[in-house]
Amino acid sequence: MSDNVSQYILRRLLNDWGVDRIFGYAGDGIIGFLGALDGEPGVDCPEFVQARHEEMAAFMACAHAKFTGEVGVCMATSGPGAIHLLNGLYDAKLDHQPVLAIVGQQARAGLGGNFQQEVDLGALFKDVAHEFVEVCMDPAQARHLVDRGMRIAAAERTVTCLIVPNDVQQLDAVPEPPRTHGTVHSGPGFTPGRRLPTETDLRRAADVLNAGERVAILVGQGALHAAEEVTEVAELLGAGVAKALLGKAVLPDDLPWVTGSIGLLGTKPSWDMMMGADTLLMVGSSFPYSEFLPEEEQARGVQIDIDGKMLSIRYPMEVAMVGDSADTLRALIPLLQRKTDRAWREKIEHEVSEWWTLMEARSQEPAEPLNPQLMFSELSKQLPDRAIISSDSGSAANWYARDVKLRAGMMGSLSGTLATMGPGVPYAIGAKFAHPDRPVFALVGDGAMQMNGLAELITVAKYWRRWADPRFYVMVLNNRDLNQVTWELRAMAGEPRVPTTQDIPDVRYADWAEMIGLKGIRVERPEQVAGAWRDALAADRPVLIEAVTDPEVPPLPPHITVEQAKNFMYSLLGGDPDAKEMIAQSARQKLEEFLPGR
Ligand SMILES: Cc1ncc(C[n+]2csc(CCOP(=O)(O)OP(=O)(O)O)c2C)c(N)n1
Ligand SMILES: [Mg+2]
Repeated sequence: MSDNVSQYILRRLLNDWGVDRIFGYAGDGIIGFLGALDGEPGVDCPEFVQARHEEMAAFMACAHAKFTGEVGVCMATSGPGAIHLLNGLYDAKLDHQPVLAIVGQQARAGLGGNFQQEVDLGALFKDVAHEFVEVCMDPAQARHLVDRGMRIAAAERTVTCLIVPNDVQQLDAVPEPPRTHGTVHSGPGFTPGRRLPTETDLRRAADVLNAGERVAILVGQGALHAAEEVTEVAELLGAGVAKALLGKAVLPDDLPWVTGSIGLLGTKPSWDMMMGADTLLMVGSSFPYSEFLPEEEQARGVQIDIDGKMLSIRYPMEVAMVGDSADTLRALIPLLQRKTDRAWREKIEHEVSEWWTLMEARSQEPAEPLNPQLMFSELSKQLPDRAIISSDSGSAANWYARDVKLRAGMMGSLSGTLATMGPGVPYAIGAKFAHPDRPVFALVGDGAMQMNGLAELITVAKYWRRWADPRFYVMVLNNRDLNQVTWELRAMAGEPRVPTTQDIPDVRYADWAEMIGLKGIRVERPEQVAGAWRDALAADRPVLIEAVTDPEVPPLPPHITVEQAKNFMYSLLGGDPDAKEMIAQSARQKLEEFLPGR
């Protein structure tokens, strides 16, 4: 018996595009695909991973892309399922991740008839998948729509969408369209090739970098495969390296000249380096906040990015080059002169070492009942080799950015550009399916846990026995608050905390984990922290660690501006209900150390 269209599409993905896994959720809009997914995974079709919600399936597909470099694939039914996908797809699009969404639709005969669940999917996906959103109206289209959906996602590092009406899904496949005028004859496969700037631009870039006396390097996710080259360039130029959030894993945090994260969630050494630099080299990053980069005209700029659209949008660069980061740096290295004066590098190393001492001290500050930083600094000490970490948005992202010390061979990510709440647990699931032998950690706020994580733990409970290695950890910061926004209210708007909008219910997260067959550990006192991580790491099943943390520990930017400090004081004067504790915490955190001018 010949394949139907669904079987054909799934086999094409598996055999010709190497798609091993599809994340999704069922519905009658994809009824043909559901039948086709009944085959043997890896032989007849990719493995199907059932999420709790289509948004989570899209986050998982995005995580698959982030942690493997391959195209992630997700699937949803027509109407509501398709709509649910959107936030996860935007997360992928904004972080430049290749994801193909396969979506069902009502039968062709009913389209345009105001039928149940009929939504204009072309219009719905036209923004998020604007490079490619197509409907398969005829079985002869299936081959090239799969090929183009996959290839465009990979080549443009973006989201594409293939819509298949449910009646088409069950028609006989047409593996090879008839050879007539107007048919399309496509093939699979994509390799990115080599991208290098011109010789002239490389020389111009080298001239700028050689002339500089205080070079600051900023790397982003585009440099994730260029650790060796970045290291060599930094050595030659006597530079320090700051890392944008998505590029946190480019270089380990135990290198003395790596200043760590940059930006609102960044470190003081990154800030100081940028403020003191006379030359900026930016590699594979679109880090958005220009005020954390040197002032215009303070520094001469060189930028390398694979995507010409991303050049010179954060800082007016003198030499802005399109190229692969590793290849371009490799080509640049022979043109660079080793700087003999190492004073700038030594200054950076001194500041980095002071910073880590300060971070350790901060994490030990007492809090009520627990300082969240302690959870992260202790995790850094106990992180197993090859760990993969996902962080949610919220205060956890601050502590992930600043306190987590990644070592060589580890990976980490979060929703960098959309900065959406909710991807922490689904990212970790996507990572674990891609790398079942590696320990995976999700660092998540209680708000994000209530939004998505609690439901997606059910997915963990469903699948963990299939994983070659059960090491999977979710840490929840139970602070009963939408804490990141509470601090934004205080620091940015000068408003006191608003209990009506900021309070969230206290939930027994560890009990929930136990109830669904996972291990739950609740931590309420600082002296329990190290032991809790040890117990978790020794567990025979996935673990949820619930840390009851103090919402009054400020996740403050590395420097806070005078404006923000003023606003902060106004919020205290304005009757913030938690003002007393906040003043105590802030005094302990030595807020004034971070005021500019020190
Ligand atoms: C989908 C979505 N809704 C709202 C926000 C705004 N937001 C950013 S962080 C945050 C608070 C997160 O609270 P929680 O998960 O409890 O983490 P906490 O900051 O308390 O540690 C909110 C509401 C967002 N980024 N994404
Ligand atoms: Mg919270």
